[in-house]
Amino acid sequence: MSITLYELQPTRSTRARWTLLELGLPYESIEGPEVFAMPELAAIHPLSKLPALRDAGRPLFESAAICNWLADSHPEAGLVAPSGTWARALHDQWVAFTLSEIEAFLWHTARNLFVLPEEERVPAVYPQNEAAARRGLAVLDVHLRDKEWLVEDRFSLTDIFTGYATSWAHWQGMTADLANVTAYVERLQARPLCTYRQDVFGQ
Ligand SMILES: N[C@@H](CCC(=O)N[C@@H](CS)C(=O)NCC(=O)O)C(=O)O
Repeated sequence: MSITLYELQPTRSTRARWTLLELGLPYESIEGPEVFAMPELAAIHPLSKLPALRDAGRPLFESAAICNWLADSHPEAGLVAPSGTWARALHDQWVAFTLSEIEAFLWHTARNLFVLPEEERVPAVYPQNEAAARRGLAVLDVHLRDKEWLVEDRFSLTDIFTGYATSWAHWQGMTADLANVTAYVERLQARPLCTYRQDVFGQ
């Protein structure tokens, strides 16, 4: 079994990197800004986005699909609850919530801040996106008021997944009034294999 991860820090590929590290799986890393122009990436991801993965030659894209696949195909590690359990339903809930209620708005701002060509950027979207992301973050803050981790109160793939978006928001200064989310980001950072670092996010 050979795994190849196309990645670039601090993109969403770092979720897949942390997942691989937690699972203790060896993998080949194809990393760097030049990855976006590689035909190998286009052969996996129809939009040439990161992350992208090959597992035993099979192509997979979208960070949620990649992380779930890696954890599901190594159930002995117990990184995610098995399909058909209530804990798995909660994992799926937080992944979907993260993508639609928090990350979509962070990414829309990022696109208008530095991804799109300058003439296409619309700074007017920043406040609206921040307000929307903060609504999602506030939900997490309430959920985390009496627990350390999102599902079954033990560290899991859910935290790797949602933790990326909360760390991103944290370093964008959106969590100052959310004590539980702030403490959550600090707990994630304290984990030995955590790949979410302020020096790469905070640019
Ligand atoms: N929903 C996708 C997002 C993929 C995505 O937009 N990745 C960004 C980096 S974080 C990218 O490749 N951007 C390049 C571009 O937009 O052209 C996922 O979670 O994998």
